[in-house]
Amino acid sequence: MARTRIGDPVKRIEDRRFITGRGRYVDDIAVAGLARMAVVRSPVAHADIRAIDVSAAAAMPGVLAVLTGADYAADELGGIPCLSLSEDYAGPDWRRTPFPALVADRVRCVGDGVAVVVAETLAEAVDAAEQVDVDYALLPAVVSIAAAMGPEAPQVWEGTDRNLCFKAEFGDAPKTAAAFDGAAHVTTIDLVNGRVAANPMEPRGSIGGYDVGEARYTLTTSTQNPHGIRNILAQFVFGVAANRIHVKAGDVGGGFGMKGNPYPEDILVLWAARRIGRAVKWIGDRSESLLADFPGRDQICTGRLALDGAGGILGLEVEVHYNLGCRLAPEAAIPAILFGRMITGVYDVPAAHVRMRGVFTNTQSTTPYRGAGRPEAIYMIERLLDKAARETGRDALAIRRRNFIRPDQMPYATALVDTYDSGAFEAVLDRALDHADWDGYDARRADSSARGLLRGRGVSCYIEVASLFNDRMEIRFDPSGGATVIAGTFSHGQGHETAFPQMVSDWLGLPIENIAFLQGDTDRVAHGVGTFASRSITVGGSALRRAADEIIEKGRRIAAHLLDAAAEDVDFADGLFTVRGTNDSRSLAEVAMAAYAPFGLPIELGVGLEAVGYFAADKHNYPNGCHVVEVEIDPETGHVGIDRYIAVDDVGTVINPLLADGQIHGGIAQGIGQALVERVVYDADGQLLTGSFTDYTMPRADDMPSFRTAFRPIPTDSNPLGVKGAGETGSVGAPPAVIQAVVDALSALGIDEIEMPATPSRVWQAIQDARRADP
Ligand code: MCN
Repeated sequence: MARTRIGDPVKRIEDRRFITGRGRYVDDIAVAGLARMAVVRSPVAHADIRAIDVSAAAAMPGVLAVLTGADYAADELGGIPCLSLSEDYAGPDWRRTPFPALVADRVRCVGDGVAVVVAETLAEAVDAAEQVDVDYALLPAVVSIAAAMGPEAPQVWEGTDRNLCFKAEFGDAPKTAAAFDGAAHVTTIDLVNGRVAANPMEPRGSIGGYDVGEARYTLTTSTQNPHGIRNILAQFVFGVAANRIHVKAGDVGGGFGMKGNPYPEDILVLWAARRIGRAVKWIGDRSESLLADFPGRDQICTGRLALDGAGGILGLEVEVHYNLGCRLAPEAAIPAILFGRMITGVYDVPAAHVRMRGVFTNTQSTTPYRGAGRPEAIYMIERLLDKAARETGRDALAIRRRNFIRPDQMPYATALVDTYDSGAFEAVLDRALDHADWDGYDARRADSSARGLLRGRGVSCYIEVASLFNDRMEIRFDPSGGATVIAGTFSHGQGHETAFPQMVSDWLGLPIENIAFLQGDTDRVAHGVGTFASRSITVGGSALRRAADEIIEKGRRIAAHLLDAAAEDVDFADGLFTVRGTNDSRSLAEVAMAAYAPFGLPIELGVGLEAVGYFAADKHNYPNGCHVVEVEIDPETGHVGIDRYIAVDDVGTVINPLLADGQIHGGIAQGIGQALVERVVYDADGQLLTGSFTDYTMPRADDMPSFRTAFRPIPTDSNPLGVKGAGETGSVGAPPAVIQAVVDALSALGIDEIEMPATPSRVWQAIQDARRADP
């Protein structure tokens, strides 16, 4: 039986289940009498619904119900709210959008649900869905941000001007303008962060049930946030007390931000179940996921950097437009806000001003995707610095060193919103350069050149903001002396089933095998906030620490009674309560067993042994790091190969280096995906061109080098564990480093910019254009 410690590379406990095919995802769950649901989706991006004829569909074999947006409205169900915009920063004028689970009057993107068919089998539901006859009166559509903001653009929502949903700003405009007035050099850059799809391995899926006797809904869904979904469904959709809705999530095969909130299908399975009196299941296939999951990123931004004569930053001015899609998802505004907050990066920027705009288009609604605004912010500041270095004849590293916030400036209040508590950015850079053998680059470039390949290298120094909100964690012992961690957070790939028991094992001196883990069931977990914003180890872990401390205090009182000593004389260490100066001791397991004895303990000591810990991330933490990339480009094909990737990260105290490393690998892979291959593409009419994996390119194992990663931790004092988040860092650090390396390689041909994703065709075309311009 092993006791584990914080910092041990404990292998993932949950992997026993996953790699032996015993994971329990939504589609694995057997429910008696289950009916299947198919959603009838709009094939056009913008149209009025003149009429829907469901008679043919309703007459098809096996069909139990066909429901439309009119039925939905008649049943007076609410819709999905936008919770991320507030008057604090967007003012009172931001445009709210209704978000019913089925549209009754006007569709606003391809994929909008207009009806559902519920049938005995999936095949019958799908066949009947094809028979639902919808009469659409087409309207002109807008797809890109630029088109949506044109003076003559069709409006996605009536009453808007140039499709604007909200505007907000951070920073000091007059001070920034003054900084630019005194600049020796100004660098300007226009950047695009394309729309990307989260594509978790497990697509979304939901099973809804309704118990007439209990007047109670049960939803099993693939989510990152079971309690959040329950609360929204109760308050905004069904108008019932939250105790009338039971939400359960089993194993969840990835979410990446996309599964943070309810989707129309979660509502529809519950509503359909109530209507037909049977449980109803919907599982999205990959094409439906690409069409109907909320994608991420999708912004255009312009940045201007003012420098003094020595390369010191004087000011930064950024304007960004986010494509919100056709209606506001619950977290629609988060990427814009986090972008605005983090745009100054790891640099001492005396004056900054950011203008953020959210724009509607006839496309699927967007939502946070791993990093949520922070990758876009770091992409902007890092690319600006590289361009400024080139324009002013400076070295890309020297300009960074000149402008880093120094450790002795901590805590450092940025010119925007945040105060960084810790970080040694230059030391992290040096460590990364060392691991990357920066000085040996010339020989490697010569070698690439001899093989007909263009070599380039790039660096990105990133910082992000992690952790949000409060949470609660519970430790509950059972009468055998085993303990269960009951988590308000929700692991959907991060390995919490290992990390949290590992921590409790350390603090309470229990074998990790005796610690069970429970999450994701709103009837069994009293309250939870879910997992996003790299918050779980910070907020959940700190709450868990407090629960463990309370277990020790409660246990001490029980042990004192058992040992016939005063509680003040009982020490706790390594799982044992010992009367100071004696050999008299009781193990925590023995104390827990005694706590559940039917008689014997004074009732003032309670019955049982459990504790709840709470923590609020009143102060955020700021993971940071440096990523170094070298690429080789084949000029004949445009293929970009990543030859080496080095990441040195400061995630504060490392709880489990295996898990943290895995998180960083995954984030880097997604960052490389965005930089080189991934992009959601609509045509000008709003038709989705990347509706399957034939057209939406996912990065593959052979696109990745073997990453070299290292930690250079500086514990933060913003939480009792000293941890900083690790779940998103890779996706923040990767895109600028990769694109900078690509631009560096192509600079030999006079190319100084390439848009993400730097696909082979885009790179090849840039090379052809450059050769044509300068043969
Ligand atoms: N960790 C650690 N030491 C630290 C920080 C973290 O050992 N100092 C480890 C922890 O043990 C934990 C993991 O890293 O198991 C992630 O912890 P944390 O940084 O607190 O992030 P969260 O658990 O809150 O996860 C959220 C984050 C986000 S926001 C996205 S998006 C994301 C991500 O995690 N989505 C993921 N990682 C993902 N990984 C998988 N497999 N699937 C997703 O959908």
